[in-house]
Amino acid sequence: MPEAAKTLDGWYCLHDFRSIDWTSWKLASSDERESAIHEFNQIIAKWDKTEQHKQGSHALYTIVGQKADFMMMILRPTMEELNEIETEFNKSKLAEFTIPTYSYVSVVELSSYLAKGKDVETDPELQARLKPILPKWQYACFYPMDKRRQGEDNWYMLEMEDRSKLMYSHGMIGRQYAGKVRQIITGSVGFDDWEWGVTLFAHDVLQFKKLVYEMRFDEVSARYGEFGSFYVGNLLKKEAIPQFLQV
Ligand code: 76R
Repeated sequence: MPEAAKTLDGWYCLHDFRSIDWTSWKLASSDERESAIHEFNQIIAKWDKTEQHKQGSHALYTIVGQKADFMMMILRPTMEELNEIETEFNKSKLAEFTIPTYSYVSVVELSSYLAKGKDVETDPELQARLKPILPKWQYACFYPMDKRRQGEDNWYMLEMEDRSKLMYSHGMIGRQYAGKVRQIITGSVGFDDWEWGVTLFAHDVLQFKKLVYEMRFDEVSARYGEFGSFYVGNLLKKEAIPQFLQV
């Protein structure tokens, strides 16, 4: 049996996608809308505090296209906290005007292919990558993926050595995008319907297409990658929420 990759696991992660029921939002009184926005801002202020104390992180993006209107990406040390956050939002006034469209549960993951020989508890770089403060870059892209298990193309039947070589080549392509695209890989085996969530951040949205396209030609993705739906969107700053919800 091939040796399983050891994973380093960090903060738990919830991607929560919502659409807005604009019809009922428009029917609400302006007082109601104002208090819904105010309450949402208070929730975010709490998340900001948590982030300042490095006890978690979050990012809000509006989503382009009909799959959702916005995404809340939340990182916390425990699954319980994710659940509390989700429930608190669901009880809020604003949630009455949102329709859940998709969610993804995972945990920040670094695989052992390239992180060998470091002490995870003390290595500051590893710690920062396992508990990342999300970059509030202008664009985000999210999609779930699997590694294929089909006939001759079964990632999980490859020897560790072969997988490491393939992952090295994957990493080399990725590195050419250093400073342009930041990736956060979250593992979701046992948590959600796919094996990983891929979250990318960029200053130039076109870099997502360039990176993902280039990777399609690399063996890891070309032969072994299976992909779910893609979500892409723009940073939603706290200050811009009233404008976003203005009707
Ligand atoms: O973590 C590292 O930086 C080391 C190298 C590395 C690993 C181990 C790395 C680098 N990735 C790793 C693991 Mn990745 N990555 C993806 C996708 O669309 C596609 O074709 C695939 C989706 C992208 C776009 C991407 C980008 N990576 C993984 C894993 C876990 C695999 C496993 O354990 O079997 C997945 C699913 C995955 C998928 N990767 C990089 C990038 C980029 C941009 C880098 C360079 C990061 C950097 O050097 O800063």
